[in-house]
Amino acid sequence: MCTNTRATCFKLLLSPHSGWIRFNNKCFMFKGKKGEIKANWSYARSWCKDQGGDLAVIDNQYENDLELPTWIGMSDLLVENQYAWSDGVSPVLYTNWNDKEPNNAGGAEHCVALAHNHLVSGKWNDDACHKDHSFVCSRKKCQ
Ligand SMILES: [Ca+2]
Ligand SMILES: [Ca+2]
Repeated sequence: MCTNTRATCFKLLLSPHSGWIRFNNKCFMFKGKKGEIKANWSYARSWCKDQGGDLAVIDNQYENDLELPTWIGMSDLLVENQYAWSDGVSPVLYTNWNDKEPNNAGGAEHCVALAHNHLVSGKWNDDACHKDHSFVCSRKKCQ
């Protein structure tokens, strides 16, 4: 349970020994820190499912503050330009697209990552699903 300030909670979430961290009534687990696996979107999703979750559903700005390029559970793999959460049930309550995104660049971008560069942090980008990124899982219960 993370009952500290938002900044402290995210520091905890990104810390080397973290498993599931409760935040905003959900549990999150971040993967892809130095020395850890990075993965393409499909592999990341199956990894999260093996842990009893799915790629993260982001419902609000508070949950959007992970600071690394990171897969989340949104894609338009089923229907082009219709973005949905990979758990198949969560409604899309919040989006935070970067300028001019999603742009489906090359007709081949169907998976969503939190982008990070010198200009933007935490803005969303549709990206090619085969790329290896960090990823964040979420699930309803921590135990
Ligand atoms: Ca697309
Ligand atoms: Ca894009």
